Amino acid sequence: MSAIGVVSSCSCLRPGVWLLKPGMQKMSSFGLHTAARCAAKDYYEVLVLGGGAGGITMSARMKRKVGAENVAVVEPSKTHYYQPLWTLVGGGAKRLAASARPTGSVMPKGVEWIKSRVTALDPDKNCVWLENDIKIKGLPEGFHHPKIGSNYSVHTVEKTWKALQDFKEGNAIFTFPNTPVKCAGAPQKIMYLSEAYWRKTGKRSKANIMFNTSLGVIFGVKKYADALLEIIKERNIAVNYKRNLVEVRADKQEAVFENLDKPGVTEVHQYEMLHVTPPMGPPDVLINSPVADEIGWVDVNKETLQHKKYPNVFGIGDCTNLPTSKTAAAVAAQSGVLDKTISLVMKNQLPTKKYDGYTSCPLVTGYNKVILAEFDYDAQPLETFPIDQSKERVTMYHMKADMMPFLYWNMLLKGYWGGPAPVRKLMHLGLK
Ligand code: UQ1
Repeated sequence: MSAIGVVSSCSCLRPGVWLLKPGMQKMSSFGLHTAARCAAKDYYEVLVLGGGAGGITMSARMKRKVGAENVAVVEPSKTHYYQPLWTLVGGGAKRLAASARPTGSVMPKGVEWIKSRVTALDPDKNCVWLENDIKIKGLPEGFHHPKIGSNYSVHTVEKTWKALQDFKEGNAIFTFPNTPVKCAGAPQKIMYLSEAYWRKTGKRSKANIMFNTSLGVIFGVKKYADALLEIIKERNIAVNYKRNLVEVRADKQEAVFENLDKPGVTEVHQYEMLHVTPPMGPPDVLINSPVADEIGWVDVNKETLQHKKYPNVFGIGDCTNLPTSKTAAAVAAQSGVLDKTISLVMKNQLPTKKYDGYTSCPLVTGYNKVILAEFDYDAQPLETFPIDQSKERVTMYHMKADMMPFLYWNMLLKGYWGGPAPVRKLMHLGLK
């Protein structure tokens, strides 16, 4: 009965309502919770807040006016009640169940049901903010149990190694969430290491290895994705796409995944080991701050790294909205560009150096093997060495395990490593 129909005014260019999703978790922290359940779109011509009598009625009417695909209803409750019946329920003349129907059954067909709660309204900007509601149920408490770990937190990374060693028999499940993550290759790297470890210790035949990913692809760059799919086939690993971890029942060693192609449909898997990659997002201080974009990332020019609105503000690393994979290698390349940008801005000149989105992911595929993925904003390979880097190589493993830490502590952090572009140019002299 308390629904508000938020209906567009027709005075501006796009007169509907934007849905904002501020709630994503801080990068690599389990403590706070996650993005509003993703709606199919972030903009609707008609957005109805509340799925009570008023909200459902108006969504049916608006569907007839503007088409179902342009209407969404934000409503967290799974059950819709016909409350007038409660007089009789209270009087013992009807049962409570007679007043209840699943919310999905009263939602007009084709209208999107956004299973979330509105936390703030910004009518001046035609925006509403949704609650953080895709916290993984059962976490972080579940980490107190054995058999579960995550390489993404200092508190849980050593639990991964313990679970790996304690593995006896059953499903080993590795997850990838429904949000951007730091180093998107890492969720599967630990899977290849686990597979190799169980092979080494004679337990491989006891392990049913699964990669349950929210994505529809194994990796965003085709050249490396093809190589990884070969490895996955050869090592008998099952990949389940569009599966998002929504609950962990650590006491029963059960993980619950939502099928993103069939919203609301879940699957429960028993696990003997579970590696969780948590949902991630911008830190709280940025969300809704003047320097952030609508999600909460620092809103910078993707070539110069200068803030789009405040010329004396710059961004680097995970907190930015640079559309590339968030890695230390990306930070290295960004640092070289940002140094030039800031130097010119300080002299009242315009920035000239351009960041091409360079990022690198050393895909660890075993205890002595790495595929060195390097790519740019267009997800095109941008490789340092004039060899086929999509092949698993021992040399690249040593680079990752032995050389990179040295480069990091002694060069990058001291401001003397701006990424491998100069090495790449040298290596490719005379070559295409
Ligand atoms: C890199 O520059 C870097 O930053 C220090 C990393 O992070 C630890 C990397 O993993 C990689 C691969 C690079 C790129 C460097 C070379 C020599 C290819």
